[in-house]
Amino acid sequence: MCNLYKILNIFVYFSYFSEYYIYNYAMDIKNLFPNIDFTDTIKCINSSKNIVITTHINPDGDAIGSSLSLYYALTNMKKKVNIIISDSGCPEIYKFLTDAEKIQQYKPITHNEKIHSADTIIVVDCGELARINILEKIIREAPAKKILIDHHINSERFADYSCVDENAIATGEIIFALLKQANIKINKQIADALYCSIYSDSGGFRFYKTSQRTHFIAGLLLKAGTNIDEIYDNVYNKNSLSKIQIRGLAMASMKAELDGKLIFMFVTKKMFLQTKATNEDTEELTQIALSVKNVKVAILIREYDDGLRVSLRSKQNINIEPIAKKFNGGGHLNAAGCKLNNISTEDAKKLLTKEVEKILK
Ligand SMILES: [Mn+2]
Repeated sequence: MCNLYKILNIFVYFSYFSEYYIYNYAMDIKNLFPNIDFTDTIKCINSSKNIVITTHINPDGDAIGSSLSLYYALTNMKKKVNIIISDSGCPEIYKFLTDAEKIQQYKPITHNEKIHSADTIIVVDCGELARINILEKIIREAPAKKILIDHHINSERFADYSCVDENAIATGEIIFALLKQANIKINKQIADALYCSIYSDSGGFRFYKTSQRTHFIAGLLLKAGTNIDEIYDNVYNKNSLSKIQIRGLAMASMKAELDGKLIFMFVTKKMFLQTKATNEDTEELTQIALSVKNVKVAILIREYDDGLRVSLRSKQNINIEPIAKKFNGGGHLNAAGCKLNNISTEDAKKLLTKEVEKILK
């Protein structure tokens, strides 16, 4: 028995040692983001008792995964945590994540006091505070210390502590680094949420800025218990029929411009009515347009009662963010969006074609 114990101990020692060696050999786990100093953020989190987490409207996998991973880590530290989002709770697609139902849609009566009495507010995956919509004013005015964790280009530095690196493929990457520096154990729940964040924002490890670091972190998340099939199956194989039907109509609407370097895709109000698809059902359509040979930029124009919503996507290092910004929108290098009002779809197409032509020159 005693011998067995010794052997086990030696085994544990060696597995620890080899793990340590592999970590340090591959990348410096304590220094995944050399441009970010997490020290004050960690101090702030450690001294907080009552934390509010929020993120942008139309939350995506990164927004949800980032919020939930922090929620698990902080509630494990016995802190009181509320996740509050201005326009929705958790989108259907991410409800497989533990405690997703605890994500609350903002209601002034229920939440104003909670936000006002929080000692720390953490805003994740949100380049501009305006993207938290109706929550913006109350968050700005709240007496709490504010932490921003984000990877958008030109992220607005409104917070007391900012953990921002635009080279991260997902906010989840930065949260992983933060938790590691804070010596917080990455359990399966945290790993699932972070994997969901990184997997979705990198388009399944395919998008530009997916890096050695991205794969390194993903590997460690798998080691912590994440099941890839489970995440893939939940994120990609739970489509409604409406979603696939509207995809068909949108695919048939595709038009090429600029010798095929630019492709437009349209979703009209009629298509929404015909298929009963939701806004959420149309979120990833641009990816299909980007799969056409020789295309550099894809633009999805969706028609709503209050105007057109434009989603821009690009390949490699073609930066389409300035186009979105020109029309009061925003985003990243390869993914951005804006709204256009009082303009026909046809005129919007002409206008955007001119803008894309300029950046492709
Ligand atoms: Mn993101």
